[in-house]
Amino acid sequence: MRLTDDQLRRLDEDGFLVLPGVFTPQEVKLLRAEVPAMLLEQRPENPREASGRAVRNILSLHRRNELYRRLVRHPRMLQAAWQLLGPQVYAQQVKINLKTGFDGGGFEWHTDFATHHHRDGVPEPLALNFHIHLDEVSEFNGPLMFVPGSHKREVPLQRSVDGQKWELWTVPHDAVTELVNELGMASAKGPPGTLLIFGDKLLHVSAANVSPWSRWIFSVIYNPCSNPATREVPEMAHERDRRPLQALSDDCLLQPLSAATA
Ligand SMILES: O=C(O)CCC(=O)C(=O)O
Repeated sequence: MRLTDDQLRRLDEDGFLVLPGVFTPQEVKLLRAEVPAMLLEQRPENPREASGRAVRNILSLHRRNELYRRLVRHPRMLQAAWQLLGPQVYAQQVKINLKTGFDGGGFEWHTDFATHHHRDGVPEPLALNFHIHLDEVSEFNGPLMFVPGSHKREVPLQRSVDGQKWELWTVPHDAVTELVNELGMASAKGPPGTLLIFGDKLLHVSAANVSPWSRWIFSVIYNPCSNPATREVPEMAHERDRRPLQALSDDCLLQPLSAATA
């Protein structure tokens, strides 16, 4: 899938792009059906919420599950990533953020590049985060919220640790206040199958999910092969396979799971 000139302009100006209907209800149903079995696995790639009750993320699932291995190579994402980043990209991090109803915690104000740079040693803010809504994402179940245009500003950072005890660089609230007062806020809502693309320097946040409805979002971060991590971090935080991804066919998610498609 190639982005139109208008979509490219909006992504450049706002730092994010919300595209409903990129993945079909049938594809989303297949992707969702793979989740319960992975959720039951007791492994470090399934870290829990601080409360300990619910799984917070399912990480590295493209190395654990054939359908998600295909999804990372899906042309509806990969061709857009190539258009924006050039023809050689690798999957830097792959996960589902589950934000389970009532139990799913939020994410503090941050830019992804701050952590990619200071923790992983990624040189340039080039990576792009591609999200697919596996649930309806509404104002009620903790959508991502952005400061449009903030990717063109330099923001101060503070080092903290997240619920998984990983290093995380967040943005002090007085700096957030200044930017929000000037640039406003927007949220990424949409039905299952919506694709959200946003850049490494965009300031964003999301609140805890206080609704009964879970908010499963799939995320793959594509980074140019020429801009890799230079520090060792856990593989689920930054994948070690930095070879360029090849696209599969557009119907790759619909092919029988026993068939080899790569
Ligand atoms: O899943 C969320 O609510 C936040 C995710 C996020 O901040 C990110 O992908 O960088």
